Amino acid sequence: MYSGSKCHDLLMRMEITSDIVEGQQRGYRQGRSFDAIVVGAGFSGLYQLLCLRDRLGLSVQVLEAAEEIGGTWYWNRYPGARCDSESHSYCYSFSEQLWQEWEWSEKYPGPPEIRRYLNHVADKFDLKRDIRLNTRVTSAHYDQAANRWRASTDDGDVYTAQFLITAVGCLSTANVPDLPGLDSFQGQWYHTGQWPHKGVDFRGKRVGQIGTGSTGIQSAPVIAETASHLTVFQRTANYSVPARNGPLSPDFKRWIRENAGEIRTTMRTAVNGHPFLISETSALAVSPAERLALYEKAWETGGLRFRGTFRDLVTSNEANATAVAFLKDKIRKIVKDPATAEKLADIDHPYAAKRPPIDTDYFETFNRDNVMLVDVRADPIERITQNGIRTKGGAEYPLDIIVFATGFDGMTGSLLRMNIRGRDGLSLANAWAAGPRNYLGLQIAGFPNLFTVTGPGSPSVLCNMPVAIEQHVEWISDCIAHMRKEGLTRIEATEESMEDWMAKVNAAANATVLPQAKHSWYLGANIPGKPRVFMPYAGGMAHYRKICADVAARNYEGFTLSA
Ligand code: N01
Repeated sequence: MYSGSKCHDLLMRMEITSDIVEGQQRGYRQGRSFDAIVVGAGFSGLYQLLCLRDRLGLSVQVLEAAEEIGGTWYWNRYPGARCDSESHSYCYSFSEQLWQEWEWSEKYPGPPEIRRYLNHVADKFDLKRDIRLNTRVTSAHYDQAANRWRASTDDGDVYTAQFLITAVGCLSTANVPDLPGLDSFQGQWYHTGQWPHKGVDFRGKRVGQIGTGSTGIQSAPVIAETASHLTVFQRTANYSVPARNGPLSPDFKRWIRENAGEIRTTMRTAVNGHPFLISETSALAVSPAERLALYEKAWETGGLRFRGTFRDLVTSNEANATAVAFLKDKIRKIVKDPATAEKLADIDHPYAAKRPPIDTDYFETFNRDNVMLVDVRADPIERITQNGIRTKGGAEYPLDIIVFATGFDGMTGSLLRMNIRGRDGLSLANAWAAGPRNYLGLQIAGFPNLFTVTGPGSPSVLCNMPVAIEQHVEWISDCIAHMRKEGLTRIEATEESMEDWMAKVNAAANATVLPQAKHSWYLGANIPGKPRVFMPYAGGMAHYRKICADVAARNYEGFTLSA
């Protein structure tokens, strides 16, 4: 599994030493000079550290803003939080031993179990010694003369490295809408992505939840169980399919261990990195009765597998409409109050055009006496008052707690707030003023030796994340290994390859129904003023993997490499 000869190691050490000397000459603090800086200690940062340090023999420093490792699972501790990938596929696949020794307890694990897993990985591979916690990168500037990145942190330190790798996740910058009056609110408010570690006691409280995305759909049923009253403020109604979570049986756990190879092959072959394949049948090629039976079966199975019922659900509006009809019918059957059911079923986009949520009793929650739905598309929120929320129509909702399940400045937010500057002082904010542009989601022209793990332009959020992450991390590591072997020190995507890739990203999106959801964070539509650009690559993970492999095989076509 590990590569690297003694000679190779020696050469590495000599280079590190020369880096330190060079750093000292340039006024950088001793001991803060590395081959690579990795920003973030979630799934991607941990594996990137392992690959670069243990396989390539590089000196690596991981910088992590949080006080613990875990990335998104450190921050997202809201009620009902769960992974929506099946646990046996929401893990690393690079180590057979790790696969065999770790046992998931549930079909969809919650944050504590995922944090335990990541800590297990970090301890097993002795990663923590190279991770600096409580350290937020506040700027990262490329020093052209030295061909080094210089990262400043909020504790006043400066780190330098030849390579800068962002492993900051796609959904790490919380979006709290700029609603007037929030400062005056006398109760408490929380964003789901920055949830207090000690939890929130909803007992006896009137709670207002804004947002009905994947998060809000998970949190509302759990909040409703203890709150005296829950008001859900819905702007865009959403589909949801039951998760059907539950403990994994001993038989299933054994099956996971005994079929590791087959499961991994499926994940790598599947269009979206999940451990199941999409049906090859068109929704339009079967009779209505047969279609209904297949949808019913998928509904009973639950989870994201529903998306795989037919091959053309995300590529044909006509096929998609059959799923839409089925899912809206389910809402109307579950929700007893017809007016509430109509508001919940008044969905303005094709199924799966927004990230399809999966739930435990979401629609059932609206049958409770202590839960009310408010349609803020029809009557928008005007302001937060001292006592709660007021809508433009003049309705007042007295509240003790407001929960913002309002999502994130997805894919670009965390990169842009890092104040990244590349060649000639070019800021990433300027380079991306009209929306993110890059090559393969991995590199940006003007920013040499900067790699973005699961950046915009990569399949990332349209894929089971660990699969997307492993592919990126391995590609980046192979690329750096190639550079070291060939005596190359600098890699940068060309403008032309970037232009060409962005055209491919657009074409891939336009071949699906995904851009039809106008209120989608995939498009940046949830952040006022953010350019409307469809960010993830929708051409499928398996296809993308091949494109990246071909680029590497053609001597890193589309990149300029130099010594
Ligand atoms: O965020 P969202 P999320 N006034 O942006 C509403 C992943 N995830 O945290 O659609 C009123 O999807 C907004 O309305 P609209 C997953 O990839 C994974 O739920 O913009 N409402 C929407 O209803 C997911 O896609 C898991 O009209 C406002 C909601 O807030 C991603 O995270 C679990 C508003 C935001 O929905 C983000 O999901 C959870 C305003 N001013 C999430 N502003 C797993 O299980 C926003 N909204 C792995």
